[in-house]
Amino acid sequence: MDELKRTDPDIYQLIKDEERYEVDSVRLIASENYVSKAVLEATGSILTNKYSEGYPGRRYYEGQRNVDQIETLAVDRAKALFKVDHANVQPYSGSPANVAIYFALLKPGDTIMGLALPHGGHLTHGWPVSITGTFWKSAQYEVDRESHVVDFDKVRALAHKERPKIIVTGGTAYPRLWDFKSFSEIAKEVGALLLADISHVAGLIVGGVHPDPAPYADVIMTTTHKTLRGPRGAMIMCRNEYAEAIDKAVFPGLQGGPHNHTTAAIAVALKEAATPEFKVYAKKVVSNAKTLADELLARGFSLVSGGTDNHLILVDLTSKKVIGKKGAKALDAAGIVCNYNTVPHDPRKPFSPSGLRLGTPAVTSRGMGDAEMRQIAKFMDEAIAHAGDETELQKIAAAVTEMCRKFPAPGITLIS
Ligand code: DSN
Repeated sequence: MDELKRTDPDIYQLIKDEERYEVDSVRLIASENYVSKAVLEATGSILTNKYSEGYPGRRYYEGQRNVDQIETLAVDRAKALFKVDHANVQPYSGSPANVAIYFALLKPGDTIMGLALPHGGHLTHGWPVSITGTFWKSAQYEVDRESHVVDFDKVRALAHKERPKIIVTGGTAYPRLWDFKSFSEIAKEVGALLLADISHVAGLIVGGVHPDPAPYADVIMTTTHKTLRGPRGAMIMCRNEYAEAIDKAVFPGLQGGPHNHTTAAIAVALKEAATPEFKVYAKKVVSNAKTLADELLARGFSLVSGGTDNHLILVDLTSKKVIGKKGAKALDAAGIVCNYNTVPHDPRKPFSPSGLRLGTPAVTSRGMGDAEMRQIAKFMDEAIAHAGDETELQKIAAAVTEMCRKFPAPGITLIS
C-alpha cells in the first residue's frame, strides 16, 4: 500500500494498526471472519470505478462488457450453491436486502412476524425501532423462558392470531438450529410467505452442518461476510415466481448502482465456498463452538440454551457477577474481542445487558482447533475474574498474542 502511505499516512497507519490488531487478538465476534487474499484483491479492485444500474444484459449504462460477466458468474454460483431458482447479488448489505424483500412482497401495513431482537432476532425482522417495525405492522415471537429455544406451539398460536403476511426465520444471537420445515408448515397454515434470513449460518448450510432452507422457504436472504467468508454484501434468493418483484425492489426500488467490486468478491467467495475444503471448515466452526461451549460450562459459565449447535455461543454473565459490557471490555483488554449482548428475558437494558455473544468463524479460519478453544476458555475465565484489573488483563493479552501469532490470519501479511 505504498501509494496510500504517501497520499494519506493517517488512514494507512490506521489500517496497519487494524491488521496488527486482527492478527494479535482472538476475534470471537460471531458475525466477523477473515476473508481470503483473493476476496480482498477483488474487493480492492478497479471495479469500484464502474456504474452499472440495471441487471446483466439490461443496464442503463454502456460499458458493461466485463461487469455483466462478473455479475452473471456471481448469480450462477449463488444459484448452484444454494440450489435456488433465482439470485440477486446486488443488495448493499443485510438490512437493505430485508427491506427490499418486504418492499417487493408486502403492502404498507402488512404484518411481519420475526424473532424478537432481545431473543436473538434482528432489527429488520420487524423490531419497533427499525423501519421494518414502523412502516409495516409487526408481531414478534420469543424463545421459551426455560429452554431458550423456539417453541413452535407459541409460534403457531401467534401466527394464527396475527395473520402475518411474512414469517421470518433467522437471527443474530440464536445458538441452535433453525427448523425451516416446521416454520413452513405454520406459514402455509396462515397463508404467509416464509423468509429464511440465513445471514449467520449461510456458510454452515453450504458446508452441510445446518439444515437447508431451500426446500421450504419462499425467499432466502444472506449477508455474504459472516460464515460465508465473503466481502461485506448480501444476496436475495427466491423461487422464480418472486424473482421479478425482488429484482425490481432492489433496483430501482431501493438502490442505485450495484457495488461491482463487491459483486466480484462475492463471486470469488462463492467459488471458494463450493470447495471440499470449505465443508471441512464449516464442520470445524461448529465443533470449535461446541468445544468452547463445553469448556466454558466446565468453568462455571452459564450459556443460553445450555450450549450450541452452530457457530455462536450466548453467555449469561449473571452467574459470574459481571455485567456484559464490563465483561466484553475486560476481554478486549485481554486480546479477546466479542460483543456484549442481551440474553432472552434479560432484566437489564440493551445498552448494558447481561450477556456476551461469542462465535468461532474467524478463529477457525486461522486454523485454530480444540486445543486453542480450551485455551481461549481459560483466558476468558481469567479475564472475567480480573475485570477492571488492567495489569492482569495485560498479562493475559500477552499470552493471547503469543498463541495468535502461531496461526496466520488469512489475507494479512504483516510487514514488521
Ligand atoms: N450486526 C450483525 C451481527 O453482528 O450479527 C447482524 O446484522
